[in-house]
Amino acid sequence: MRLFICLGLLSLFCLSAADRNAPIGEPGKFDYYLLTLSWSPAYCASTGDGRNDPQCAPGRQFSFVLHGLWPQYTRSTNGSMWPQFCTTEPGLRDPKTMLDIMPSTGLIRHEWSKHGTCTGLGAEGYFATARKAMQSIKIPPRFVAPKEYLNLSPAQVKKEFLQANPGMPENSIAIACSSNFLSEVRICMDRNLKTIPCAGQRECRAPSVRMPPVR
Ligand code: U2P
Repeated sequence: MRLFICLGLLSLFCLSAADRNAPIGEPGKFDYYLLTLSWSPAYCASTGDGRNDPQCAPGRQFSFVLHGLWPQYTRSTNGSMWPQFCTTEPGLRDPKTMLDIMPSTGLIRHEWSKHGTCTGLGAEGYFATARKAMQSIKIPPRFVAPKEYLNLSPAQVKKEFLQANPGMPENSIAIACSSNFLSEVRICMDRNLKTIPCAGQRECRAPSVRMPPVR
């Protein structure tokens, strides 16, 4: 009996892992982008250090890094709110060219296969667009290289992004958190990289989020 339960659980696990990587959608068929900026010191404070991740090596000094530029659907399509793994087209010839804003070549390859292949832009075009999207957002001054821990409400983080980026619609931005750390700021953009209002993004519900300093 126990063996059957174990086998059942194992096949469920394998199925859901396979589903997570299932291709969905076609290149270029999407409605808008989600620019995701990740607070690197929070990643390093939680899991990165433990894995000896080069992203967290002393002196890397990462603050907000580019997690990805994710094509999105406004309505669920094939059971998903975003296309993924659209083709097997190869990624950047030299992924190291993105290392100044994306912290690891593993992430660069993954973001290309999962999200970039669905943009229809080709690898060089996708990463150039992602860089442009990140550069179009001004990081609020006190988040550029804080030397002390910050503890802020998600609403305050949003407010500072809105103040630093006049014209950005209030509901174009969502905050993601994990174990009360700020993990990401996510910003909706149209295909021309103009910030746009968007609905239905998951929001951090913690009353306050911790931002470990850059080191
Ligand atoms: O939010 C947890 C992970 O889910 C994936 N995600 C989330 C929202 C979305 O619109 N698209 C999407 O892919 C991200 O997975 P990753 O790109 O890191 O594999 C995100 O980290």
